[in-house]
Amino acid sequence: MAKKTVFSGIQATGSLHLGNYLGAISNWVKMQEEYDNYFCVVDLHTITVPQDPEILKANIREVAGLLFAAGIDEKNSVVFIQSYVKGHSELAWIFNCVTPMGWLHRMTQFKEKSEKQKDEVSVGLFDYPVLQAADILLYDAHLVPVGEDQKQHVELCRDIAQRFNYRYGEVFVLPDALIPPVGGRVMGLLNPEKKMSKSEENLNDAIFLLDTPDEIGAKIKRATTDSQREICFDQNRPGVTNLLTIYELLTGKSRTEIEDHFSGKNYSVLKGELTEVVSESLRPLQERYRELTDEKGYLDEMLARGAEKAGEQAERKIRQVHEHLGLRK
Ligand code: ATP
Ligand code: LTN
Repeated sequence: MAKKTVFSGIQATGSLHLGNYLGAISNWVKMQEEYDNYFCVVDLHTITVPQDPEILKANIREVAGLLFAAGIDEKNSVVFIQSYVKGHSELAWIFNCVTPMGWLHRMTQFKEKSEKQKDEVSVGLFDYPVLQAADILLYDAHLVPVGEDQKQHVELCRDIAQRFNYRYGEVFVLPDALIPPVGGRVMGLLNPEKKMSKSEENLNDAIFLLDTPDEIGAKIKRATTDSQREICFDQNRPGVTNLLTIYELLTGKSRTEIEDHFSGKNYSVLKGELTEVVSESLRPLQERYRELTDEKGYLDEMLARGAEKAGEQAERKIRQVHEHLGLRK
């Protein structure tokens, strides 16, 4: 039986953090053998807010390198950079002509991001979810593994697909979001009311995948907790619950096991052990990242192969779309 197709994307807005890893990338790695996968560094999404070109260039390569270092492999997955495959922009334009403005006005990420922005808000930021729909639908993806914050965008993508199919015939597969039951929303260390984010200004809020053990220790030490004594999972205590959830995801231990283990101990014991667990979990990834980027040209070759494979599928799909629209015989 043919494997189902998975598509997911990641921005190059800055260094990747533990939220990206636990909410998205680690799941991509775990499930990659079961599916045909496309993993895309979405650089065209990244420029929906202003970026410094030199920094962007470095970030794109870092994100791509980290995907391979985390264990995404070429045998099961196509890893590529979005702007190298022109079908993404082409299909986004076509979807612009199918998508009502009202659908985009409802997007909570746009509301949040446009409020945060000091300069004027670009049309691109408003249109961001349409480009995301193009990413997914170009590859006939069945599943889209993402963190919780992306649920609404994947639903919009389904709506766009459905509307197109209704008007022009069955062209697109309707995809489903795949959100992990635990880890879909890793919270910030300093502000555990908000998700850990690349574009958060205070760099102590996130643990980055390339942080050293000392940096990791210092950030965890500063993490916000509360004045209560007991160390347990409790929705009303977001700080300690976030630390315990990270511990849970990285050790694979059950919640009761973890609570028993920390029973009668204080926060500094939890923070010390968590520092150890996070540092040790990231070590192999950091080593592979160094090996991979030390070898000159290696990453570029893999990305060129990825773009070629993705480009073939994208071209086939664009041709089909053009035919259905009446743009071609
Ligand atoms: P930004 O904060 O700049 O918007 P981001 O950190 O949200 O960036 P993205 O590239 O937009 O990162 O997201 C990549 C993937 O990581 C997505 O699937 C997203 O849902 C997931 N993700 C991002 N932040 C978290 C988080 N805190 N917890 C779980 N998953 C997350
Ligand atoms: N908006 C996503 C990134 C993204 C994406 C995609 C995710 C762009 N295109 C397609 C899944 C499928 C985010 O994580 N902020």
